[in-house]
Amino acid sequence: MKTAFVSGITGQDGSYLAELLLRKGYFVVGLKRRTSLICTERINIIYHNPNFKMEYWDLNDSSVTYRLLLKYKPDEFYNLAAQSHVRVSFDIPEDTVFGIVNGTLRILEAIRNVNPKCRFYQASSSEMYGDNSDIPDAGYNENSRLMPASPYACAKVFAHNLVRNYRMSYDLHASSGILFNHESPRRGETFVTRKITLAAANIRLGHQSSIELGNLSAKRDWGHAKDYVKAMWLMLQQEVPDDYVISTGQAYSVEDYLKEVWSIAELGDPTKHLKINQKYFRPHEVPYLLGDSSKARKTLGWEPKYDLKLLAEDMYLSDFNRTVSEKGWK
Ligand code: NDP
Ligand code: GDR
Repeated sequence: MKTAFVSGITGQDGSYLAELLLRKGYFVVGLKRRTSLICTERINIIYHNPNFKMEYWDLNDSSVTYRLLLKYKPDEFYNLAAQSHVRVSFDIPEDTVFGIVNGTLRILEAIRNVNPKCRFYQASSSEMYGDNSDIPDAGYNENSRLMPASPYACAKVFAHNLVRNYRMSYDLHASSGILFNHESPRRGETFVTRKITLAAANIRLGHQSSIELGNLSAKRDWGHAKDYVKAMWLMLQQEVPDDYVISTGQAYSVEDYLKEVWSIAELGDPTKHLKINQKYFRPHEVPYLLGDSSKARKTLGWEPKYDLKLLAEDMYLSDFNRTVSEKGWK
């Protein structure tokens, strides 16, 4: 039985990845930081699985990684932990940057010293391309220039380069997935897609009258987290470690997504419910992100199943059903 560590276990991706690994017969150790509320809602389904164990861990603590690597001797380590909100990274830049950069470095150092056979996955991000205006027609690929436009993205570039450096210097099996935006019913409520589906459900059920958003023209290549965690696993099953872009190859604006959800919710014209609030604009916006995942499709045999419409339906229906059961119709 293989053992995998998953940091960021309480997050969107950590929860889906842990379920996937358990289905594949792994023993999964979920690494969780201490919080005042337990906050394990996303992993309630697997919490009592005998092949799942949770350990306290933090990006800002070196000692714990050494101790746990010695205790479990994992075969694979998926590093998904991060302060992952781009807008928030402008408010708490030190916490965001130190966590991502030092946290990644700590894991790489611990693996190199204690368990160099352990395969490593790093959650790199399409945000690393930032406001690079030189976008190939098919989208950004693994060789495109990185021009990060937030403290979060700058930190992800640093960590991404560390992974490559450790792979080259110490022959570690360390890979980075450059994942474009991926969403799901488990997406955090302050990311724009979830904010929209949650608001649509509340407006439909009479609990809310409007939604406040920022820049509607930003375009993103949106996929489903369930599809994307499969790519993470596939990367660590390859003989040779490498970096891969994971994306759908279709970019839509925030406004397109809003219209799609309003149409599914049968709410008519979204402008009736929409307020623009400057608070949700960023000091430095990333206007357009489109990914070219042909390398992953060819080498990993990876294909996404969800398009934007299926994603929006899944998220809206989940929020609608949850809101009905928690608050009912007004
Ligand atoms: P989430 O924000 O949903 O989850 C982040 C996880 O990291 C949470 O479990 C959080 O714990 C944990 N975490 C935060 N700070 C620390 C810390 N100091 N020590 C230990 N754990 C910590 O993110 P996603 O699941 O969406 O993303 C997973 C990873 O992939 C992140 O690194 C993100 O930056 C990256 N990424 C995400 C993309 C996306 O579209 N979702 C695209 C590209 C990259 P807690 O629950 O306590 O807050
Ligand atoms: P992003 O996701 O910054 O791409 O980072 P987010 O959903 O926060 O923003 C997407 C786009 O929507 C615009 N926007 C708003 N965003 C939020 N959050 N709230 C609003 O009200 C709003 N109105 C408009 C934003 O300006 C932006 O252009 C996500 C995270 O998961 C990162 O961790 C990950 O690395 C990247 O995706 C790829």
